[in-house]
Amino acid sequence: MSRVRLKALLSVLALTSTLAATAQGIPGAPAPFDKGGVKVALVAYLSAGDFYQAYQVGAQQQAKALGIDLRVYPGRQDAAEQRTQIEQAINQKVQGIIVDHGLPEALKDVVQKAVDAGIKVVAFDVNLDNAKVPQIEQSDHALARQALEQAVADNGRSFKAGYVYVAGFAPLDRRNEVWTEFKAKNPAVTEKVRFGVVNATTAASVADQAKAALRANPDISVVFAPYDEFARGVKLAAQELGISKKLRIYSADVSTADIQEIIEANSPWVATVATNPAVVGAVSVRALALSIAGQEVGRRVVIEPTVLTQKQLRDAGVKTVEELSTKLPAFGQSKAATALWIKNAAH
Ligand code: SR1
Repeated sequence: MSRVRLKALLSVLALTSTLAATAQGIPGAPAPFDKGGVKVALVAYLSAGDFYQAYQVGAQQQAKALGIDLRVYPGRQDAAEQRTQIEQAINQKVQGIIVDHGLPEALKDVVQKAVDAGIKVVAFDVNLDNAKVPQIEQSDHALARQALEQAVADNGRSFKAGYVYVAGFAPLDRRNEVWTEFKAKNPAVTEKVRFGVVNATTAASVADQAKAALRANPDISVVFAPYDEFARGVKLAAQELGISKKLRIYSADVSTADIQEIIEANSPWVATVATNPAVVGAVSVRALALSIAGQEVGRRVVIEPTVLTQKQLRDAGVKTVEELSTKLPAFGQSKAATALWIKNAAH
C-alpha cells in the first residue's frame, strides 16, 4: 500500500475511533465519560488573532480524544455577547463551560448562575474570583520576567523603552506587575511612552499608535510588547518608519506566522516568551473534564512558557510551531491536568 493511502486509512481509523468514543464513551473512564456524549461549551471573548485560533484547535483536538462534543462560541471582543453566549450554553444544558478571557465584571454573575445550575466551569486568563472555578494561566509572571531578562541580556540595565499595555485583561495585568517591579529595580530603564489597544484588528491599531509614539520618541531602543498582536503592530510601525535596525522588541506568544516575522531579515522582534497555545487549549479541556468527572483540579492550573530568541530560531532553522514542538518536546505538551484515563491530544 502506498504511504498516501496508508495515511488516509489511518486517518479514517482515527476518526472512526473518535466517533466511537463519542457514542460509546471511554472504557474505564469515570462517569459521565464512560458513557460518552458529554456536551461542553468554550465561550471566548477574543476571537481574532493567531493565539486564540490555535487555542481553539488544541481544545477541539483534546475534546475529540475525550469523546466530548465541544461547541465554540466566539465572543467577538464583546462583553455583552460573551454573557449572552454563557446564558445560551446554560440553556442548552451543557455539562461544562470554559470561559476564555473576558471582562470579569461582565461575567461573574452569569458564571455563578452556571455554577448554581450544577455546570462545571473553568476559566482561562480571566479572574472570576469564584472558589468553584479553577483558573488556568500561562504563568504570566514567569513569562514577563523571562522576556525582561532577555532584554537585559541584550541591552544592559539602562535603556529608553516603549511599553504596550491595556489594563483589564488578566494576563496583561499580571505581566504589567512584573514590568512595574522591573522598572523599580532598574532605575536607568525609562518608560518613555505607553500605548495599546485590544480590538478585532489589534496589530493594525497598535501599529498606528506605535508609529506616532516612536516618531515622538526617537531615543527609544527597546519596546516591551507582551502580546504577539502588539509585537506585530510595533514591528510594522518600525518597518514603516525605517528604524527596524535600531529597535528591539520583546514579546509573548508564538504562532507559525509569528516565527516568520521573527526570523525574517532585519526583524526588530528579537525574542518572545511563549507556550504552545494548542497545548493551553488542550489543558483547558482536560481541566474541565476532570472537574466534570468530580476529580481534583486545584485552584490554579499553570502552563510554563519558554523563551524563544530570534537567534535560537534562526540557528535551529525553525520555521513553524510544529517544528518547534519536534525540536523542543516540552513545548508540544504539558503535564497539567492529566489523569490515567485521559489520552492527551498530540499537537
Ligand atoms: C489581551 S490578552 C492577550 C494574551 O492572552 C493570552 O494569554 C496570550 O498569551 C496573549 O498574550
